[in-house]
Amino acid sequence: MTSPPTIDAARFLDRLRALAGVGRDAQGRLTRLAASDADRAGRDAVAGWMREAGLEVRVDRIGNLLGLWRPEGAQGDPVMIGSHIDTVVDAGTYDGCVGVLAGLAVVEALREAGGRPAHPLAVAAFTNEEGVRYAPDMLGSLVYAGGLAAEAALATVGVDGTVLGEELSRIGYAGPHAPGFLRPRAYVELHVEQGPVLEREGTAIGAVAAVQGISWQEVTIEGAANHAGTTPMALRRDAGVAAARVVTWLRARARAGNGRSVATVGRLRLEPEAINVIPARAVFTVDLRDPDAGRLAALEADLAERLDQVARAEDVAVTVRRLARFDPVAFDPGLVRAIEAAATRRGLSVRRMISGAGHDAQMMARLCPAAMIFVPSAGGISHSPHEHTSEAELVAGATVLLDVVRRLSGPPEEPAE
Ligand code: HGY
Ligand code: MN
Ligand code: MN
Repeated sequence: MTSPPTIDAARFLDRLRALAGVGRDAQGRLTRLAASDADRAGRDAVAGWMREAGLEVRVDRIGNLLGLWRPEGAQGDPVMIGSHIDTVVDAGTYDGCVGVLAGLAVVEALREAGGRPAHPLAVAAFTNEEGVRYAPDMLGSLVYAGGLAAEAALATVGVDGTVLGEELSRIGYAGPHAPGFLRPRAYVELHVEQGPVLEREGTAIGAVAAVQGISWQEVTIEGAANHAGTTPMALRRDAGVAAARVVTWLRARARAGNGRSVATVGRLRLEPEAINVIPARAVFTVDLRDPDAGRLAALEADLAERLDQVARAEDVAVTVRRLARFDPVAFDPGLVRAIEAAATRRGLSVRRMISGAGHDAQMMARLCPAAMIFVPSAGGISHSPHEHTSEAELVAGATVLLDVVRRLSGPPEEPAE
């Protein structure tokens, strides 16, 4: 190796800024939903940067985009670095994109320093991590890890009535490769924390030891439309009131836990949505999470009981559709220690933590040793245009990622210094 590899910060940050500009609407809001035209433009940009970096670009059947570097002499399965570039609605700049672009920066740093990793390296941008358009979230990595058949995933109908497989074909990212065609020997993901802990503690790096469990459901409440002026209160079957009784109960129930449970109703629609019509139907989503599998199951059971109570009390019919369900996932302890050691060697403060957000790494942990590196989120904010992480924090995270990847892929005689 000619000189120790370093992250080209300017190129990394320039690409992050460029990608942040892909998918903005007339009001400047960033929305790059999975398999949308904006996602295509984002994918095209990332695939172009992968090619510029000399990587072989591969797309699998569920649209996962992978860049592969097979240096001379490299043997066996690749070390994989990944995340996602799809976003939520009116999103921030950093969620997912940091991990994909830092992964690319790591591979370029090694290549440009004349590195000779003992194993190939792969950079992955997984399809539909956010799950906003198609449920469940982390769909591309779930399929890649064998947790869902590609056929079933491709048939998924989105909130907009589109079919994922058709949309991937339309944007030109229904690839030929079988998901999982490259079996990683290890997987590492850099991500913004999306929570307040690192910033509050003044800690530079999070060594993520686990991801909490997640449960997504869609609840439909059927009441009866009627006249807002002529229908006595005692004779109403008001789906809107029934939904409201569930939503306010959910917050109290989550708060009654040990402070780790969270519950969110992110989407709620009333029909026919007219000022003078008692709502006949309410359709809303429930996102429940807890680091403990038992407590998450108890949350779900209590919600089911509450729905029964409200159905009887309000004389409405309730149906539930499951959208996602993933138990908590523990990451590889050795990899977590390697992240802590790499941060410490760089003089960066580091602490172990559990991720409140779901990530592709939790799916890749089904295939190989996996772990994550967090960098601080200003104000703990994410899934918001106010998401922010400083350039210095981003480069520090990418540098720790570089050191960890060198350890995982470096020839035995060249351990990272
Ligand atoms: O919902 C999540 O935690 C992730 O952002 N998909
Ligand atoms: Mn993410
Ligand atoms: Mn997200």
